[in-house]
Amino acid sequence: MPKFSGELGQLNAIEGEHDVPFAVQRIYYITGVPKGVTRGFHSHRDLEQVLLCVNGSVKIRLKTPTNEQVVTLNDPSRGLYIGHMIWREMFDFTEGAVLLVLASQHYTEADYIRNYAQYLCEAEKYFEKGDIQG
Ligand code: T46
Repeated sequence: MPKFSGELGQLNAIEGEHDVPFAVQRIYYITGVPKGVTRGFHSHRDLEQVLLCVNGSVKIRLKTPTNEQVVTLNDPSRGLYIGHMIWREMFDFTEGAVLLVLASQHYTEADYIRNYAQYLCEAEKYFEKGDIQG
């Protein structure tokens, strides 16, 4: 993300459709996660998001039916884009960590897949079609 830093500190500016590949419709942030807690355990059908850890650090586990990767977010200038049909889990939040999320759509619970068996069923069909984003 564009960064302006110097003796006065650091400022990052993020513009929808320029620095992230969608118009930002919603912003939320996750704070105060106790040690040892893992959040997430879901996928989204249509939502696209960019995750940034603007203070501290957090790990994100990303899964598809055939792949798994863990990404550490610890730099306010680096965002993680998550496209459609990716299972995510957020863990190892450090004390004071702030996870900022930019989202392409307003909140809709119907877009979530929170059951892993249901996720595998839908994701296998989705990735089989080669309809991959992100
Ligand atoms: C994601 C990860 C990174 C709302 O009412 N509006 C919102 O915009 C959001 C994001 C959540 N909520 C409610 C729904 C639940 O009752 O807040 C509660 C906690 O949400 P959830 O358990 O889904 O939180 P996480 O941390 O597991 O997941 C969140 C986002 O929901 C999800 O889209 O990708 O952060």
